[in-house]
Amino acid sequence: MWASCNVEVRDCLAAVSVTLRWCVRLGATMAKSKFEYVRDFEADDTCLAHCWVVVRLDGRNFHRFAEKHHFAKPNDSRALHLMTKCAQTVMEELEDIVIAYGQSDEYSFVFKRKSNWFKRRASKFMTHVASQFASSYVFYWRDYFKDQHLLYPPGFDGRVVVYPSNQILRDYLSWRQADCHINNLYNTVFWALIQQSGLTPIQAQERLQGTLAAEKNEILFSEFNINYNNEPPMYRKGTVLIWQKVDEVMTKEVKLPAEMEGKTMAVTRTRTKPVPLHCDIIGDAFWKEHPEILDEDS
Ligand code: DGT
Ligand code: MG
Ligand code: MG
Repeated sequence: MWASCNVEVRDCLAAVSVTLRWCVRLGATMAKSKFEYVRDFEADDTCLAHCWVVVRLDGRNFHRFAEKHHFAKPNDSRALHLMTKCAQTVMEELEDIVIAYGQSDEYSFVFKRKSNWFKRRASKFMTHVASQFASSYVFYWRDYFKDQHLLYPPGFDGRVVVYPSNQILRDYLSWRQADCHINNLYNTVFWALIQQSGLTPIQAQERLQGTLAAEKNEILFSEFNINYNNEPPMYRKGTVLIWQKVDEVMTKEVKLPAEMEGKTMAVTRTRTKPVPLHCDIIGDAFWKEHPEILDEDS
């Protein structure tokens, strides 16, 4: 009986072994088909190691988008707050973003030097940021433009640039903030000339041609009684987003004791969130106050 049983077991094991080998061969064939070679056409877009990776998004044809949706000129605070809400969502949903800076229809996101998110593939960084931002723009639109329907789907272009040193990264962010200042000063005078002095856009443009910053400040002050430095910081400086601890107060249902059941109470908990600031990032003060941003090990 033992002998026959052993033979049966042996036959059975042999059959299992054949089946297993067949499955492994089939699996290997499926995993590596003859078409597999097409992968080799994919370009390697790994961002250089130890560098800051910056993704900058910019609204596509927002000149038209702003007109169609009746954005206030030169600055629409609803539009700027919506941009910042989208940027906060990007920072919360994606990984390794240490700071973001936005103005007008653009936002820049800085990934940690040591980030290994998606093996540092530029296309992954860029497409995740752009798609998350664009879907958030549509998702949150109603919260900021209560009386204004979204008339068509907005788009954002994206680019990735890697910066090899802290100083160059700071210069990049300074460049964007200087751009915000130059454009905003120009636009503030330009629209004051049109809205308050009744000039046509061509006349306003001619009036400002070749003027320096001091002259624009002077026009604002003497003709419109506007001290440019008192304009809202969000318009003059743009928006910086950094991670900060924030106390959140939320209402919670009380479980115990029994006599308090069903009642709610306020509970405070601390969370780290991307917090908007409208401060200067060109000088040293900001970076001295927040050394953790550029800290290699943070
Ligand atoms: P692009 O980026 O090449 O596809 O073209 P645009 O039209 O998006 O040009 P860009 O990005 O250089 O300039 C941003 C435009 O967005 C600019 O024409 C004014 C508009 N814009 C941005 N923020 C505001 C705002 O708060 N109010 C108004 N009225 N317009 C704004
Ligand atoms: Mg644009
Ligand atoms: Mg732009």
